[in-house]
Amino acid sequence: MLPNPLIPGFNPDPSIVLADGAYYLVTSTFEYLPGIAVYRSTDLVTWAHIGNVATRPGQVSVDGAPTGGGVWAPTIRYRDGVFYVIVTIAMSPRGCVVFTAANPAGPWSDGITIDGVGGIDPDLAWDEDGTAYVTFSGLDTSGEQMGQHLGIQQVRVDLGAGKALEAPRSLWSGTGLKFPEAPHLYRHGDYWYLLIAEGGTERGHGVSVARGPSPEGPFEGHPANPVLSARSTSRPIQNTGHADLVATPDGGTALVLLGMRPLGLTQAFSPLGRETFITPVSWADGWPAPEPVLLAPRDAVDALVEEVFDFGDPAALEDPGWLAVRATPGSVASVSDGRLVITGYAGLDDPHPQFVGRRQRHLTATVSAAVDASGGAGGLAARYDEEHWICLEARGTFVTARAHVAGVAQSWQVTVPAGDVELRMEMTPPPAGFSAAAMGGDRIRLLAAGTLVAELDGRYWTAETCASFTGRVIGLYASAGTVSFAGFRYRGTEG
Ligand code: 6LW
Repeated sequence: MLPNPLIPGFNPDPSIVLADGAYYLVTSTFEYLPGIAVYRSTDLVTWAHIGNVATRPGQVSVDGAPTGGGVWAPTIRYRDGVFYVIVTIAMSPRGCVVFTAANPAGPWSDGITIDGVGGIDPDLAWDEDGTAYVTFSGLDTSGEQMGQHLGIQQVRVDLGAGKALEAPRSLWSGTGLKFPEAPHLYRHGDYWYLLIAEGGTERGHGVSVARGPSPEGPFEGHPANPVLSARSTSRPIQNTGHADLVATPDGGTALVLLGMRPLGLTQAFSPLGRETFITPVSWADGWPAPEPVLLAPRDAVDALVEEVFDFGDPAALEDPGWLAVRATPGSVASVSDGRLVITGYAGLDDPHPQFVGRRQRHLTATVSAAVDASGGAGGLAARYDEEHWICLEARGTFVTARAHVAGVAQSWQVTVPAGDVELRMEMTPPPAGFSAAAMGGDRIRLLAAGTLVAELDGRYWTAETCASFTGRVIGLYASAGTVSFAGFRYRGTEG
């Protein structure tokens, strides 16, 4: 049985390719850098984060992208020894960009914009003659037509010249649910299959499929579409959709797709945002039949993840799991003499915070850091965006816990001894039973030097409350002066 979540934490819009016996999977990163996480596996079970497509800011230009804009929904494909990632940089001048690499760990090319492809969620496919097709969701995300949706569209493209070879043609666009998107096009047996998402990326999300004789169609929809959805069920994995098909090592087929794990009695709040899941697919009468997406925690051996960065290694920030907001981690922080150093000039409510963090990937997690704030203010923060964050901020011998939710703020203060202070956040699922806490999100405890400073209901830092496409990212920051950190520790368990 394949584990679920497959790739936990902020990892939406997965796309996967099998090349020379290895699987490569990419996910969306929005306004964060590095952009487009690349994961590798040989068995679909054990995954390594091997790199990111956009390690240089100019590749994606998210500097001016609004929160939630930027890198949306990459597709990864492989042909003749070359890996391709096609992606929309939403609300950015880059538009629809194709990156190439010989090695998916990188380096990836600077990327070429494909003129004549609008919308979002581009897919790349080739027919038997080598003609390249880009199939995309015709949603306008800027300009006067913002919000207009033209359904699923397609163009033949010249990838070398970076241009569409025709005006967009309309393809099959699902059953009429909102937001037909995330198209992927494949040849399987006698047919070409057009897989799409519809219903919106929230609880109504689903996967629908059509088939036809050629990549251009005409496509006929499956009579029982959507073929996969968790809507109106109490399954622990909700919002399932935005899927990509892949051959499994045992000769079968599977879908990788996004989903959420909402907590609380009414399944209302998802701390980690949209994560990557997998589900088996059987074929009946020439149609793919996906199984419902089931929770399948990893066994006890893999259940505990412990990462310790003591910053003794000057290359500690080169680990591909570090993220920063509209900037690369290396431009925000540096490592020297066994410490991570950040100089701050703006708070966490700034669109360019001096923050480096990592995805929270477990519903039970403890994150801690040792900070010296004798020369400034900073500490440990968990953020969704500029409006939604919590932190433990050290300044001299004071530590202030702050909680910000869309313009509402609260703080608590304690004094601590001079020198390195341990700051810690502990996240656990809500209690069982019937109570306000049981209805809420995860419990978040904020501690400084072993003293409990605040205990919060994590519902305010979830994808639902923040209306966010991203996920919870936890890390280190400075808001004034220079602050240094002796270590950063992440401990998570699926138990
Ligand atoms: C993605 C699209 C979507 O491009 O969200 O709601 C976008 N639908 O498929 C960002 O993940």
